[in-house]
Amino acid sequence: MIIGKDIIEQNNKSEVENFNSDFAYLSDKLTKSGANVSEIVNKIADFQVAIPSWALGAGGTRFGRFSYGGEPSSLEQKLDDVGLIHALTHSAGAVSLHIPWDIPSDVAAIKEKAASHGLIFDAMNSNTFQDQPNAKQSYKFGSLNAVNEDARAYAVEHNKEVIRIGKELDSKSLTVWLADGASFPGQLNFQTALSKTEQSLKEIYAEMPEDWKLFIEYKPYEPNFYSTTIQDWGTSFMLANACGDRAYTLVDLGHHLPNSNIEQIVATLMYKGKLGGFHFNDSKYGDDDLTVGSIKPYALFLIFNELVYGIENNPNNPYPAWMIDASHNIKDPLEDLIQSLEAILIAYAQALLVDQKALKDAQLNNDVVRAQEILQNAYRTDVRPLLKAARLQTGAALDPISAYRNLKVRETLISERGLNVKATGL
Ligand code: AOS
Ligand code: ZN
Ligand code: ZN
Ligand code: ZN
Repeated sequence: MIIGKDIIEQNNKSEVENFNSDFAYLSDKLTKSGANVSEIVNKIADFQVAIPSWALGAGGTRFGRFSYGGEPSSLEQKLDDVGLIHALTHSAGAVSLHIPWDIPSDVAAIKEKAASHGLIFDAMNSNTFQDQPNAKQSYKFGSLNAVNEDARAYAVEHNKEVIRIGKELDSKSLTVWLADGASFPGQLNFQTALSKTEQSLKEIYAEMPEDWKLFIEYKPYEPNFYSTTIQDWGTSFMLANACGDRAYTLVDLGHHLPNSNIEQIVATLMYKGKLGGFHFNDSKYGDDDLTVGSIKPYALFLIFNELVYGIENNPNNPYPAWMIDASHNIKDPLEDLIQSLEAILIAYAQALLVDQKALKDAQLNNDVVRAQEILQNAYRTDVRPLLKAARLQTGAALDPISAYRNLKVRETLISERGLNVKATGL
């Protein structure tokens, strides 16, 4: 299924009138307060978030997995799904692949397919947390940190293979997330595990082309519930520094212990020019991978406030690679991703509304109340007309979820692919 611009335009017709009056009201209000509305709309229109190939099927829990119906069963179909989201939102112009789940059989055809949807290949993801059927070594007791030197070398080689595949697809980065750690005290020597991880990452880094970046993801627990070798941003930051200039920390919103101040972590990393990648999701308890903005939208806004500040003020930090790392077992995965995109752009737009000059002034005067008011004024603004304006400008749907339903996308996918197909992935 392909959704053309004409179909979207047709579908938008019934909503344009409401949009026009909402936008006129908001735009007038914001302009009076000194905001540059068209600049903000352009920034929203430019913001692109990568969709991970493994979020296109209904996810599972360790208790079971239920297909949603019409799930993609090949890499081509996964690209088609991202293409559908991108056509409706014009904010998902990239896809993040996972090896070995997404090994392209015909690279040229895959690149052509991606280009036909206006998609680029963002960070490649390696997988040393599962043993594949033909595996020559096991990752049961670790991969880049493995005590067994053959298993460690095998994991390093896998990452090099992912770089080779990524090069063919014109990807420019590798994300390494490791399940490595210990389930019980005494299982691992912490220092040895860390030094092996450092050595392995350096070997992988050395294989990367000059224009590639390495993103090192951290996570406090799961699947190991006693310790994870790269447990926090500090460990990731230290390893990134050990590798070199093109190695960075990747922040996944679900990878923190309860009540961590993630916005402060973001600020610290950007200050040092080391925030490379970002995985969006939301959580109530742990790495829940819930729809972005569904649980703690104010925290998301505060994080975006630091991201916006860092993008403006830290030229030493590269523009971060954005990705949605959310998936679960109940909703239509495409609708879920569209909801996540909406939440991301809402938080971004709200952060763009923060009056940075006034905030600085309040801070310099220790006016705590005023500083809080400035942030909350931005957060409490209904910015959705700005998102709609951006989408109208780029030929996307004013209301992507209702367009998705009106155009019967899921029904069409089910009729094309069947009801009982399950996407490869988690
Ligand atoms: C795992 O918890 C991490 O969030 C990874 O970024 C990602 O979900 C995984 O690599 C998917 O395979
Ligand atoms: Zn992640
Ligand atoms: Zn995760
Ligand atoms: Zn997660």
